[in-house]
Amino acid sequence: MKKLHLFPVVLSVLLMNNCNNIHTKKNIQNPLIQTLRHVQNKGVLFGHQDDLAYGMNWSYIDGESDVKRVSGDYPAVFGWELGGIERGDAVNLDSVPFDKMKGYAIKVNQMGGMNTFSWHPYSLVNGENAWNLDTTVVKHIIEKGNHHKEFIAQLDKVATFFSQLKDKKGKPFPFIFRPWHEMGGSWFWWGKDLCTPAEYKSLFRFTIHYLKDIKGLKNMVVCYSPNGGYTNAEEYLTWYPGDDMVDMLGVDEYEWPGSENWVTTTQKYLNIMIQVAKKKNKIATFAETGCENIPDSLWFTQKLGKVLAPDSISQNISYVLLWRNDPKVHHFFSYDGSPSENNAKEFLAQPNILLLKDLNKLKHE
Ligand code: BMA
Repeated sequence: MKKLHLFPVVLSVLLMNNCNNIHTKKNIQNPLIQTLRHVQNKGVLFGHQDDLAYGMNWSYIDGESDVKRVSGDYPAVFGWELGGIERGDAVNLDSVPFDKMKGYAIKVNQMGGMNTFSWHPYSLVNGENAWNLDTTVVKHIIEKGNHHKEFIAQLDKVATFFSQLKDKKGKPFPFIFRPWHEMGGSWFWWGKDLCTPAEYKSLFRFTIHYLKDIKGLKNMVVCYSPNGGYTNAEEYLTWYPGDDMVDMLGVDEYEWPGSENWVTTTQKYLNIMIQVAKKKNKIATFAETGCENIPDSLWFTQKLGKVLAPDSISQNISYVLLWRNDPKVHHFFSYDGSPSENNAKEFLAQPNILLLKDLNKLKHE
């Protein structure tokens, strides 16, 4: 009897271990991870959110890009935002049509660039947006929660979108997914004061398990990216869902009015994250940054450039991504005619900052 009882336990433990190994092995072979590893010590890939969709003086014009207008080349990494897809919306929360986004992501892959997806989902509990803090959403949507089934239906919509990311031969191409970001703050409903670390981990683990194992999105590269503010590795890892779920470690850190010693504090966050990534053999990224509306026209070389200057940072960070350029809301990269244009151009011309052509060249070395 005992044996019979033990057998399923032993089997499931074996299967679980095996599952973890499967994730790890698959991801080591993931071509996007291989490329990131290959370029990591050559410099920092430059990325920009919504770059092909719109900029400060244009929107939805094929081939346009504020990074290209300023520097002559496209970014190497392109960020996209999925918020709204979970409701079945045709456009995301920033009005980018998902159909167009899909086309841009496919084009990025054809050009040799990389795609990374963030997600600011609406709350299932009250329908409000990601910044709504009125209720405790996470405990309701994780396993055993009373909205779990609806959450699965939301993940199905995310999976449908991701499963359409295929190359010309119909082969799915890899991409980065960076869900449940900036959890160390309390501005999103999955943030620090809105759920426990255990609930957060359960949310993260279920999301990735469901998309990878149930929906078959094996090509997905997963990034964990808290906001800055931690003082050591342990704090950085407070919400870490586990090595078997995560491929990349990142940090989101912006310069806001009143940010003190931004260069040195940001370097501190990056260094802590890099050390954790090294120990865990994960890729490191500066997942989101910028200074809203760039009041300092020398910000690119004097701030971001200085943050990334030490080899210990630039040779360990795979990419840096600047947030979006939306003329109606805010911008974080420069644009043609902007006071920071020349400075941004100078920054992008630095040998340790890599644009799309640099990435494509490095792939063949
Ligand atoms: C934020 C802002 C918002 C936007 C959101 C998702 O940082 O840019 O305007 O809706 O990202 O892209």
